Amino acid sequence: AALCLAVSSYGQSGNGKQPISQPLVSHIYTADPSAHVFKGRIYIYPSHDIDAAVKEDDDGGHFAMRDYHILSLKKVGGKVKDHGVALDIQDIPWAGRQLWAPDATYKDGMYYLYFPVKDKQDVFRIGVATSKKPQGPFKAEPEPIKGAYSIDPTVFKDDDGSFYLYFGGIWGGQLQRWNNNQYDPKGALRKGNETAVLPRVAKLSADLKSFTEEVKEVKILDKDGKLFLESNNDKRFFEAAWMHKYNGKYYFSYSTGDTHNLCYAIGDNPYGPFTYQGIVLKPVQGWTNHHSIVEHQGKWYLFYHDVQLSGKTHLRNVKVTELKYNPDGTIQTIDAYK
Ligand code: FUB
Repeated sequence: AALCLAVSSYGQSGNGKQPISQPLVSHIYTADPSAHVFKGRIYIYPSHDIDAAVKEDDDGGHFAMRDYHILSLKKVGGKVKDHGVALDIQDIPWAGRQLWAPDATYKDGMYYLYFPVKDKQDVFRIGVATSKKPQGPFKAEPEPIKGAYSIDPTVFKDDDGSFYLYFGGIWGGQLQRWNNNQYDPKGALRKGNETAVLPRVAKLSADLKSFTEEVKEVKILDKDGKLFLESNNDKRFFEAAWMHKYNGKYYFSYSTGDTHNLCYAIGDNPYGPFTYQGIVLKPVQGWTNHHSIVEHQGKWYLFYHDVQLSGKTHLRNVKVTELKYNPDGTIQTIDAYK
């Protein structure tokens, strides 16, 4: 995430609203929960927030995380287990600082953890690490994934066995510096009347460690078929991509960042285009909003975070609540505070 503004008052008991869910763990701060069901158990791949005493800046420098802890639970409402350190920044040969939001997948007896971290030149890149166990420990590949950049990787397995990596985040996530897949350190944020920066996708190779194709932009369209402008910042992509499939349709969800919504758009294939539908989760306590959507035992769940435990935007706690669809396939908007 980028800019850290004052923590919003959404959901504070002071305004008469109460959270609909409680933090899943409270012994550590966790955020950006990517949840998956592996062998019937829910595994959550979150960021591990720490207070690194880094001064707040517009690029999210105070989100200075250094390792990952994987959480797991038998079912929603059950006991949550912290499996300890799964990957440490010091064991990623190319890493500089800021281990941000990860995601994971499984193929042929191996688990793959995708993670963004700044390299030693302070450019965000995406790496992959492997383990025989869903909870790790994971071993990082010696180099970042060739052609991958920016932050917030999310991996999606389609029904035909193909895997896709979606990624990107503007502002502190540096996506505005990548045009035509080339890095421009001076790449600026778009102006209000310019087309908003788009998230990216590429199909993964059979070993899930590289791309089989050039990275493409993911088009998110309004109901008139037009791309959003930067001034549509209550709907345009900022960061935190997630892909899931429901009734044969592809649901691309994401955070609008500086307007703090979690939105979604629906498409007919993994590349899109995706047509904007509405809000999944209204703004939560804290600046960032980041989630995953997963089915378990016949129900759909939204994993998300807020800052209920700390009141500080960089010290978050993961939560879960049920997600419901309308008969037409649209998602019922969730307000995390009632
Ligand atoms: O956790 C660091 C960053 O904050 C993530 O990469 C963003 O999505 C935001 O949640």
